[in-house]
Amino acid sequence: MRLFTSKTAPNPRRVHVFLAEKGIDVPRVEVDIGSAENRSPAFVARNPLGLVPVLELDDGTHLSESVAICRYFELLQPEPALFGRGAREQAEVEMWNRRVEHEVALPVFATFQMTHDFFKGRLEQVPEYGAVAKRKALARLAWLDGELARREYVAGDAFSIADITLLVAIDFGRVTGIRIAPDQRHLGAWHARVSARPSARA
Ligand SMILES: N[C@@H](CCC(=O)N[C@@H](CS)C(=O)NCC(=O)O)C(=O)O
Repeated sequence: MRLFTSKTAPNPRRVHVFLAEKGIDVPRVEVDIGSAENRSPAFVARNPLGLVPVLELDDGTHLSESVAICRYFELLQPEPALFGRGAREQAEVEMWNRRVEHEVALPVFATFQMTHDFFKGRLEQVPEYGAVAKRKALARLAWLDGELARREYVAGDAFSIADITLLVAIDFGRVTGIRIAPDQRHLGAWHARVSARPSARA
């Protein structure tokens, strides 16, 4: 088994943090996104969308999509549970992971894709769309600050994949000036708490 990944890209980091929380070590193959190695025929044979991360299984088949890869490892090694326990809690984790992915992570990534020089000539950039996405991400951080006044972690009392998704999105947001505001103290305290976990350095 090996993970085709990138040290600097946010979606691969979700898998790195998840694996560190589980204590699972998977050999990594670094894919150079900067030189468009992810668009090479060899890589596209692994994932037709040309995106990392991709998990290559021992039988030579491939899994992509960071959440699908995380879920695969959750089923292989259920502890510690990062997708929740029991029907209600699993549904809560799913709900919050989708909320932070759609409402924060995707707008953060869109801001980068639409406005940053890294994607100049690689994507059709619409800076106005990037500005709308940035405003949405910032508004959602304000919303989450209120949510985190009521509990320790995004989906409840236990750390979960929803915290990983939000951590990675917020950290990547710095590149385009999307930051936790000084008065968002609940979100700030949550960020300090999850950043202090050893997995955050994975
Ligand atoms: N939905 C996918 C998104 C994967 C994705 O967008 N990967 C980015 C890195 S964060 C990538 O490979 N970008 C290279 C490119 O767009 O050329 C997932 O969750 O894994």
